[in-house]
Amino acid sequence: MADRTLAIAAIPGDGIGNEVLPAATQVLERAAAMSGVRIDWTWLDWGCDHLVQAGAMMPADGIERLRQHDAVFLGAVGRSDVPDHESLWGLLIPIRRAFDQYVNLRPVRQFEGVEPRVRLPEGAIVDMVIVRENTEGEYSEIGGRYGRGTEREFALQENIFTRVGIERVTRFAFDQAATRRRHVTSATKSNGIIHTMPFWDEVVAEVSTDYPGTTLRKVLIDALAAEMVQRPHEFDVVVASNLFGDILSDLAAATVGSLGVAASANLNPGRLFPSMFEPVHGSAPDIAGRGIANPVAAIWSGAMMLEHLGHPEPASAIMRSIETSLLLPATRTADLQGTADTDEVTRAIITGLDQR
Ligand code: GGG
Repeated sequence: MADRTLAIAAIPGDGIGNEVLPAATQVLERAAAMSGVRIDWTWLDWGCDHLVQAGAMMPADGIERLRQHDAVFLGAVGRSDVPDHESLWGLLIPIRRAFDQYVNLRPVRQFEGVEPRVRLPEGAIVDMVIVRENTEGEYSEIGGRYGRGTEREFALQENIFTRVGIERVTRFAFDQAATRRRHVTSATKSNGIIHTMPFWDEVVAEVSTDYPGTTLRKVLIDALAAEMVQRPHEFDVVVASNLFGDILSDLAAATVGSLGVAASANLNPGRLFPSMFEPVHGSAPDIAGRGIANPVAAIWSGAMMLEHLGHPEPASAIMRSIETSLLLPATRTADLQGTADTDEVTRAIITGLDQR
């Protein structure tokens, strides 16, 4: 039986993370309580302020402290006066790697009432999941800078693609497809990238032979980006390397409305370590502090966390309440042509829970 008390580490992080994460925890707390589940939150003030004050995005024992929890709930990282690679490599990426969260699952759904940003055929619905490889690929520490400040200066960055890494994320994608419409699209660039991408294609094709009922289509990333704008409703499961998956998931979320409704789960599918749940969006310094950020991506990520931890009922209740709130401009934020602020959307979603 799933635990009735959940220990969750909450890291709001930077910018609008400090607005959407507290909002989402209110919704989770209410939905969980309605199903008899208690959540013990450990609030951690890690992020760019911590970096500026203490010299690191998180304390030296940060990973060990997170390990004591059932899951990590993260807001956003990034501040304009801190180099982006320092904020990301000081918090988000070390957590993904320490806990072998090798799948970044990013669902993209069209919600009733939210106008898609692209023209779709009559009756077409966008409903896909992007399965992004999350611990290797183009996000690699291997490399360096040579001859700084000289005219021969250069930077070298190695990509890492392992057979184990490609195989396990591809299996996860095919397993997802088996519960959906049984189409997997693999993002590649094996015409231009001569070593890693043909290897990616080869391993993906090998894995696909274990799933005879599911179709596999490999598409060059440039063509895939265009298809995703022209025909997003045709995608079911997309499997992609770390960088390609990151870019495609922002693009796909934009087609259905906004990054404000883009949720994600950094999963350790074997459950040896805590998984981490976060909105896809970043810290959005342009709107931070104004109370107008869309909390839906964080709330949906929280619902994914409850589902992962064995509580599908409160997770579904949250999703139904999100769906209702998105129907009307009065309970949507401005990124979705609505008139509500963060607090009003949050209260509408909590009220929706109470009415069930
Ligand atoms: N929600 C966490 C966050 O701030 N994400 C922004 C970002 O740039 N993420 C990079 C990545 O997912 O690799």
